Amino acid sequence: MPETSGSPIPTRPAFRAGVSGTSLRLVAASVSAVLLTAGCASDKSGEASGGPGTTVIKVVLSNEGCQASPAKVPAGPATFSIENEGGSAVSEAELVSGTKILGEKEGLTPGLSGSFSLNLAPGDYEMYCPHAKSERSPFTVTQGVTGQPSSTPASGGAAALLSKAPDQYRRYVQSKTEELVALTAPFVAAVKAGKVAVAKARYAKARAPYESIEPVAESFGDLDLAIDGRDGDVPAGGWSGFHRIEKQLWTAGDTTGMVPVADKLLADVKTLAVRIRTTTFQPAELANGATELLNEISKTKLTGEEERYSRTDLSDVDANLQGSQAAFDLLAPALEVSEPGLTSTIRTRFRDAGVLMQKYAQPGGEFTRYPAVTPAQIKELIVAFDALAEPLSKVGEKVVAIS
Ligand SMILES: [Cu+2]
Repeated sequence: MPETSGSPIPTRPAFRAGVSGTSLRLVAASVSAVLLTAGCASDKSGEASGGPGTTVIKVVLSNEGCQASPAKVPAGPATFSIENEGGSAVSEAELVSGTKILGEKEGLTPGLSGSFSLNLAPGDYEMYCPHAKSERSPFTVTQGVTGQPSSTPASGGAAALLSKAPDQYRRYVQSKTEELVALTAPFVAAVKAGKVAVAKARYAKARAPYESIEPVAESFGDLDLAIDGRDGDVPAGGWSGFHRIEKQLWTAGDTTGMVPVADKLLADVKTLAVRIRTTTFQPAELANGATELLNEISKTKLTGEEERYSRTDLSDVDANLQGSQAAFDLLAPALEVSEPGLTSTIRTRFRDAGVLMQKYAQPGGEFTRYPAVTPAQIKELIVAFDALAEPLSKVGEKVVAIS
């Protein structure tokens, strides 16, 4: 389950709500101190001015709401520049179309700013900021100005390269959901057969494909909650998915009552796989998703709150990293044309983060359990991921300028 809003609050559990419901997040106080300084909510793209032809939309986030200004723009490249002017109840702004999240910036505590970029298609949208007095405000995209070239001649080659990325990414996501179904089936079978040790051994591996495509899965809010909701995200009676079974396996040490939960989990991952077949992406969504995965690592994975019973948190981190890199790799050939420096910086930092994660790789595809990783090592990981997230957060804006 990805973080849906807020930043870690030390020493006590924090109630938060997101797109799909109220969330309870338990955050280790020792790690929070690191996160408050090392979090990646405040990225430099917050000062985005937009490339040529890019519409910059200001969104002031407050306890009152998150109205976009202007609230009506022509179709085309756009950068949403969001600033929390002191709203303590809000920390997230999203552009949504129906139930689909097209772009979002989370973790914006008072005083922080951030941005995301998209190529906007004509239509009716909403700005959504959970917890504000008025959570939703309308946002309209009109037909673009005709006769305006969508890309400069210099970016023509890049645009052609970029146009291939969305379909390649859809295929990647599809293969991951197929893998998810294939690995969840034997996990579910072990749970239903009451084989606790076997189920435990299959748990982290079954989840990994999900974690590598989490932002995409997250855009189907209901399914994300059903598959990956954490303890406290939903009322206890309605809690389902991986983490419900995780708790039973590791705290009770049995599979009591888990047959319907296991059946539902398999059905839900199959539904996800079906829905993804007809999902389309735009290049900026790949960039936003890649950044989102890294932000989640720092904010809600390296805090040890995702796998609080199995302690397999680092498996999720590794899958998040791989998913982020997969999305970036598809954008890189186009990005390289106009931004060779940025592209190579990001490549280097992906490699560095990957090398660092390898220190925790165990035989059989497992990773060191969370409690065995020292606070200093956690800090080292956060620094590496934030060093990657910072340049990566600029890619969305660059990409909409190309396409
Ligand atoms: Cu998750």
